[in-house]
Amino acid sequence: MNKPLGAILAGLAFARIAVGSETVIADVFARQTTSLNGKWNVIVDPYDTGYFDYRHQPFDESGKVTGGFALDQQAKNKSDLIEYNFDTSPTLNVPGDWNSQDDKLFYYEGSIWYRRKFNAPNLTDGQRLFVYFGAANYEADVYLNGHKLGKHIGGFTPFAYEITKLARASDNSLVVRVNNQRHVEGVPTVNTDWWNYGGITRDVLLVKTPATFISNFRVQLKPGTTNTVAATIQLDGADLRQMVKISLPTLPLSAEMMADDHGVARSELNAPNLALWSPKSPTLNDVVIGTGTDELKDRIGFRSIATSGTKVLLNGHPVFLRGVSIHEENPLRGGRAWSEADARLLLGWAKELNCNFVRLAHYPHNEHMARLADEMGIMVWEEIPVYWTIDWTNAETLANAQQQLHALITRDWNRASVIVWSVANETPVSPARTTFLRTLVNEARELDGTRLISAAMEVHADPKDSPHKIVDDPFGEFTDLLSFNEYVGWYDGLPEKIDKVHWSFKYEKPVVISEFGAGAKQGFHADALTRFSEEYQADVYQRTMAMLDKIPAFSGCTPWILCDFRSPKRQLPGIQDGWNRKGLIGSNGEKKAAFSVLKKIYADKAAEASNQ
Ligand code: GCB
Repeated sequence: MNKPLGAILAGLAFARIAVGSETVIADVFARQTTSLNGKWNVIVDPYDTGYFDYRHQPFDESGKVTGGFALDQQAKNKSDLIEYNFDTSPTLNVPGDWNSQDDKLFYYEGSIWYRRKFNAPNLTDGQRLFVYFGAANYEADVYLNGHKLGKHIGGFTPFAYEITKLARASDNSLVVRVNNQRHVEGVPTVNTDWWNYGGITRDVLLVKTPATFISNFRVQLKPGTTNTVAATIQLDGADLRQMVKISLPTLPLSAEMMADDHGVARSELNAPNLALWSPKSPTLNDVVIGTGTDELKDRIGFRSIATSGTKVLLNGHPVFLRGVSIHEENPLRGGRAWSEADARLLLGWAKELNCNFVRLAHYPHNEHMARLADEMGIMVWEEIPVYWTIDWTNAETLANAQQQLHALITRDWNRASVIVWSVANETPVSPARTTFLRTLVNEARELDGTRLISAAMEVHADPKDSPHKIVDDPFGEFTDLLSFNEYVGWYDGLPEKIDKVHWSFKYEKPVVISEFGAGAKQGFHADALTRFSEEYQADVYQRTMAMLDKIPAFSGCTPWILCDFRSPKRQLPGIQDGWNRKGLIGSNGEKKAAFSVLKKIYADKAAEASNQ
């Protein structure tokens, strides 16, 4: 946990920020932007016809494409043969997954070409223009005016391309081929218990910046202190050796620093009277970072998070994590959640449940979630989709996972709410898997040595005594928390088995149970032994919480899950109908009995620890 300051500020954190031709644009909502959200024309292309045209023909040196839908052509005369037309094609909303917008696309996995026309904003004084995507699942090939800007892989992380030179004043054609086919070597791989929503699922923005601009920054407490703010700022552009000023006007604090030849500027600010962020008191401070030509604002909280023996310490005090797991889905509207309003709905429910913690499973959620959690005083566990089986020995798969982890950490490292980076979920133990995950842990610690690292691990039973559960995953040696998923009472015996469970842990670390739960169809009432009844689920919650309370190292949990969510694996007619029913809230937004059970238990826990 406690990395030396020098290593954290060594600039390594920024070394991989530019990936191919992608540019990092942090704090994007604070920038001067033009939204490209709205209706985009689309061509559904299951055979990749629009791609195939030029697949075997390289682009010329400027990236110019020589055929296919990326050219966005129209027949110029009555004899011209052009077998597609974006102008007359249907539209889909962006942001939005395609599956929930059109019944024909509900199960669709393949390519859809999106096209949006736009006029470019005026650029003066060497200003630069970028096109920014919050996320597109899973693979996106992006073209502007017939030039390829790049290919992004990974469905849940942001990416941006510079278009300063390629953009025209008017009538620009931005074309994106989004493909959500699953791949054995992908991250995630082919098998997941969630819906493979395709499309441009988050905001698309044009971002105008000065010639040299602040591309990212990290402003957090210096590790091991609660009175020193450490700032690292990264510039992008031709004029890197510039003075950079940081100020926190409400404290007030300020410092000036000179960026080095790599555009990295660093400073430490002595902040003796800092009001620390906590769920009880989620203080955020205005932060302004400026160069001669650029200025960025943010609101940042300061807190420390650490472990000591079997305790989690927030600002030096033990804290119990009253959590719940959340998928990035709005059950009321159906489909991927992406907006601030969606985040408000989901986190509002978590608050109502008396949570001070949420697990954003199983992939990076949209940026609004952590920002709102900052404001609402909810601690957050963030995760990358290294889920179940992964192609552990494939170097490209590892690079892909590293890239997703890097993008997540460098997007959210200023959020006080985020206290855990999780590198995996339920990955079966093998030497290759543990080596893969260790690489990710090293990456996370190198980028951000200030937060806890974890993963949802697995548990196994003593072969001679099934209620005896053993947590001895070799990967547990490298994490800060001992987190695992357990389903006693659902996949493992009936609820009464829960009362007999006892535990052995190989490591002396805080135990934060990343999942437990049971399925229930909202509104289905029966006795507590009837599967999928609200009573069954409520009984599992009551018994599990009592059982977990007997673990001396028990420091928190994120039961599975806040809301029912779509999963093609859940087929039982009349009950599941394509939904995983383990939500505490049904797909109709109604709460199930287990919601009240957990809410009461959390209220009692909150009362015991009134300082949290
Ligand atoms: C798990 C997985 C989660 C599933 C859940 C279930 O262990 O981590 O993604 O949805 O179990 O409902 O079976």
